[in-house]
Amino acid sequence: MLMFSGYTGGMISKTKIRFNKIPPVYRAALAVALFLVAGVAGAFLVAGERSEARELTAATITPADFNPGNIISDDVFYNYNSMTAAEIQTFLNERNSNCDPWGLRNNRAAPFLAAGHTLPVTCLPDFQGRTVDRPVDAYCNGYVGRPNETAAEMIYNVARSCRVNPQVLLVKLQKEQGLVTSQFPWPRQYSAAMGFACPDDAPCNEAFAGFFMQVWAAARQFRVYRQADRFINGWFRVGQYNNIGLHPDASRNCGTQRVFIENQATQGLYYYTPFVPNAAALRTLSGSGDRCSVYGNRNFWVIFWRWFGNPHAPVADRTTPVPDLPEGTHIELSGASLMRLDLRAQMLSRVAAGATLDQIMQDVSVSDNITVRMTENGQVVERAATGTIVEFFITGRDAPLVTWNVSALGDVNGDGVVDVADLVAIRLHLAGTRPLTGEHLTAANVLPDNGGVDIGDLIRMRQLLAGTITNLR
Ligand SMILES: [Ca+2]
Ligand SMILES: [Ca+2]
Repeated sequence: MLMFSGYTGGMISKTKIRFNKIPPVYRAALAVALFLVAGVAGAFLVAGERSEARELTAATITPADFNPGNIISDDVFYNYNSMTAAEIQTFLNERNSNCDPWGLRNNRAAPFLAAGHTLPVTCLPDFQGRTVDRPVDAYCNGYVGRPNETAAEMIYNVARSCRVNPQVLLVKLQKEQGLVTSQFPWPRQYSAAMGFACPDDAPCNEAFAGFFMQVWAAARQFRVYRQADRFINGWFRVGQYNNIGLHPDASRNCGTQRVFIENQATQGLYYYTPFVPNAAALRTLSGSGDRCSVYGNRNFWVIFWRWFGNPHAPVADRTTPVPDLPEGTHIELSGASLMRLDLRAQMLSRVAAGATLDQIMQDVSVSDNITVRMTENGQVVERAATGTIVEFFITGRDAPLVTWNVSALGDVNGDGVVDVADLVAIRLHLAGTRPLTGEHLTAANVLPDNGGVDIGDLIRMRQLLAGTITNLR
């Protein structure tokens, strides 16, 4: 899926320095500084040398420092350890301390209510929502959904799962919908927060609507783009010159610019926003250019500089890394399977009691680099029972990448067969004598549609043991 959204990206906030408001003594210094900057920047053509020639800061960068072939380094872009969840929350609080939930300022409420929305609104620092399970796949390490997560927690967890810098996600949130600083966000700023599958000129794809799905899908997409050379022949290529369009409106005949894309991060930014800022757009860091100017990638670079500093800074690894998944790694339960996978509990339920690993794996799709085994109390076992663990390894690694706790349907006591002992276990549970928990409780829920374990499950077990039915499934 290619992204064409977000190319207009919205102008970043205007922070132009008004020269005549600066005291004269500083004016002179600033003029000298600007002269030096212009001179040094003009003297070097290679971005790497240029950045070593003088100290770049958010205050000293100029449009000449923008290298369209290397907007941000791979090290920074994929540095998923750059911020903790608490640091992200603090950052959001600092960037958005003046929320206007009732739209009391600037007559915001009237058009909002007229459009059919209801007050109050929630600004990003206070946003909470449900997250959903996402499977482990070739790009991200899955997601365990929770009933209530803050925006900061979602950004942190998605960043770690997909190994994308949470700072990149924050900058994208700002660049696409201005959500980070918005004091009165409209619903679309959340539903299309990352501009993912939400073209500016067309309705959003509902499957990706909502803050969590937007952050998840966009972060995952940046991992997808890392593999782009394999499946999108002829598009943007790393280590080559690429002809990148200047403006999405073909009728403007703005043409293309030749850009040597130096790294995967920059390649990914162009897949997401496939336009390069033209010379007019790069005469200024925050203002308008001309009719062929598109600002998305310029704004990404400028916002990153202002919020997080140099997008080419050396990366120090500060926290325990999540397992690094080789590209292409993939573990997924078939949607047609009679088994059920609960990623939050890491439980594979409704497994046939006594099933072999081969039988279970008929419904599980894994990549070639995955090795699987089934254990109980650390010993490899041949047949599944409630309490068995299916362990998935990256071949050659010692620690399992993913473990699934097996709940075998009807095998309440965990001996691998369904018999009268399981019936007794359900009866003792219902009597309160020996309550069941975890996989054992799930194994007793042989009639899942009626909610928990109750008399209906007991009756069904009796029917099975009496031969009235032949299969619990
Ligand atoms: Ca049993
Ligand atoms: Ca039940």
